[in-house]
Amino acid sequence: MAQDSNVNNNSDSSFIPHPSSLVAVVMGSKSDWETMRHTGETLKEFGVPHESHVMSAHRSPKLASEFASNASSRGIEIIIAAAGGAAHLAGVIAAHTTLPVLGVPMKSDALNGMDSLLATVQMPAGIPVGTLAIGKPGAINAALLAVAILSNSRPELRTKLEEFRQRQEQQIRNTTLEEPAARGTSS
Ligand code: RP5
Repeated sequence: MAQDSNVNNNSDSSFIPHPSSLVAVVMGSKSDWETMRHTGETLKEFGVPHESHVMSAHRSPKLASEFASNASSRGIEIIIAAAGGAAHLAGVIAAHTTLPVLGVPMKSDALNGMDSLLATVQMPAGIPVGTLAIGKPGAINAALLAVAILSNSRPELRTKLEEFRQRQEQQIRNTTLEEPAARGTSS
């Protein structure tokens, strides 16, 4: 298990649960971490206690189902699940818990993440996965959406989210563009 900004490869079920985590970030492979560390960094920015794990719907199905089944009783409120290719992890996690599950499709080499997107988003009615954008934008937005959900019962987090939006808007308002040089003036 990793708290905040590290990740461990949980090839068995020996991860150590963190008592204070509100969000669990899980991913199908350590190769997803380069993208999913942005989720951890964003959660950290908001001071949300979280943990990150590697577990696979295909390679470690027992670990994934056990983790999801126990998450709620450990105090986890939201699970963010990322996978690429035949990306079943978010769906498998959602099958074993009633906690909100946010899916992040990883950008794959073969199909640029379209495979991951469709595999994550196309859940049959009855078991929802809230699916975000492919890759880094989805990783960041999954964290922001988790913060928004947690904010419903945490006013201090809502304030931080509003301040984040204000800073973001101010950056756009402050953006200036250079005038291009006039054509043909040098010859
Ligand atoms: C998925 O397969 C993982 O989520 C990853 O995005 C993809 C490739 O995994 P590796 O072959 O790099 O371990 O299960």
